[in-house]
Amino acid sequence: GASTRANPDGHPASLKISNRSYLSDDFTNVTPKILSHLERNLLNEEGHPLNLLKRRIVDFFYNQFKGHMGNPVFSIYDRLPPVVSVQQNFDSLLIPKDHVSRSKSDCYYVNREHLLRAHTTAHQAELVGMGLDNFLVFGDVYRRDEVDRTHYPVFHQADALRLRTPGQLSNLAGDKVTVFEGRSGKETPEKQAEHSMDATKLMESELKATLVGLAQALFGKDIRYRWVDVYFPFTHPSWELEVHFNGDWLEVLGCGITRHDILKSAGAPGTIGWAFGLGLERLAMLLYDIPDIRLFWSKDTGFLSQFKGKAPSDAIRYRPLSVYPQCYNDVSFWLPQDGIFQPNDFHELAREIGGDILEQIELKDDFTHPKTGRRSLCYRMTYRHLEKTLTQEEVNIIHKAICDKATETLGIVVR
Ligand code: FA5
Ligand code: MG
Repeated sequence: GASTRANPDGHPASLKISNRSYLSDDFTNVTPKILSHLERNLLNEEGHPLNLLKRRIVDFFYNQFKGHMGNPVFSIYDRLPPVVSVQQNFDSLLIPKDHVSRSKSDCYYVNREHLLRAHTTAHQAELVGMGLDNFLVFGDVYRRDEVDRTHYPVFHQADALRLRTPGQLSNLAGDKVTVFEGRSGKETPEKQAEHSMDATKLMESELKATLVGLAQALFGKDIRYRWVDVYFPFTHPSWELEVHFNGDWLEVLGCGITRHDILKSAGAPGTIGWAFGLGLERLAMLLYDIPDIRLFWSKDTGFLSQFKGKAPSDAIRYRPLSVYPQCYNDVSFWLPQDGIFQPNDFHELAREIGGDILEQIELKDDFTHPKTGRRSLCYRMTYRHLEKTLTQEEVNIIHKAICDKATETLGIVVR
């Protein structure tokens, strides 16, 4: 949970975020509204579209990279707390001190030392430092940005890193590969000074094959894609993958060969690595036909119920909802004592009376009285009009008509 305590001049003297206290200062620009997003945990909400996509990506990596025993090679981190240090988010990734991405107008700072991570790459160096060599990090990331159909200040990323020793790379090539060049090595557009061309090319081809494989696993074998050369302070060379969709090229991820200095400082100087970072909302919007990035934060059952109970491999096509608000009424009733009650009869009767205005019928409770043995059900009836805001009075009339008809024809007794 997040809360703020104000000092006399109106600025919070300290911030409590996920049970830790932070002193505010002249860098503090997180707001209670932004902090409220930390509690949602959408990635781990069963059946949320971001959860389904995360599981699809994890399944792909588990299948693609298996150890000798068939065990997964990649470890998954999806609960790392989003408050990170400036060192983690920027310094550990060689992002220059004066880089624009550090500015207060781009980031949500807790104070001068801490911010809400702006990318999941913030965890890379510490995980390497823990001795990990193949991992995926999923998390919510925070960037100050405009809000529209495709931009929201909170979104989700997946990052990956794969480290290889010279021995492992030689196995991949079927031949001995020299990975590190001596002092005479020079940086070129194709490689870092420390790395050999052969090793860089091997890493590049495994990285690109993996990411094209992932894109094909998500969008089908026939997708059109292209690689674009880009710059990141923490990889060289670096690329972006663009996928052709509805007549446009869409950037879906950034990737590259991890800077040797990062691995050296993190305690893995004898390895070469590839890394990537991708935006989950962008992929999920394409995959499920979700038209607006704000829908991911919806608590509306009209949105959530379209994904609940689905498996990662299910094809799901989101059906847009009315922009008008929902209204719901609950009804509890005793079932007929002779025991003949078909839930579908109730659904059909309710649909007949409620029509398109009845958006959803959910069973909330199924109770059998311990003494009498009588059984009672409680349904939540959610109403919404496609063209206007329904008043509670209008809903009550329809709801009552459904209850009356059910009493009359199904033998139930409303409680
Ligand atoms: C990064 O965040 C790098 N950390 C990625 C990386 C990791 C590169 C490791 C190399 C090695 P970038 O800011 O481009 O890069 O964001 C990565 C992806 O996040 C983008 O390709 C896009 O899919 C998604 N993304 C970025 N900004 C937004 C946004 N405002 N809304 C939705 N998705 C976004
Ligand atoms: Mg980018």
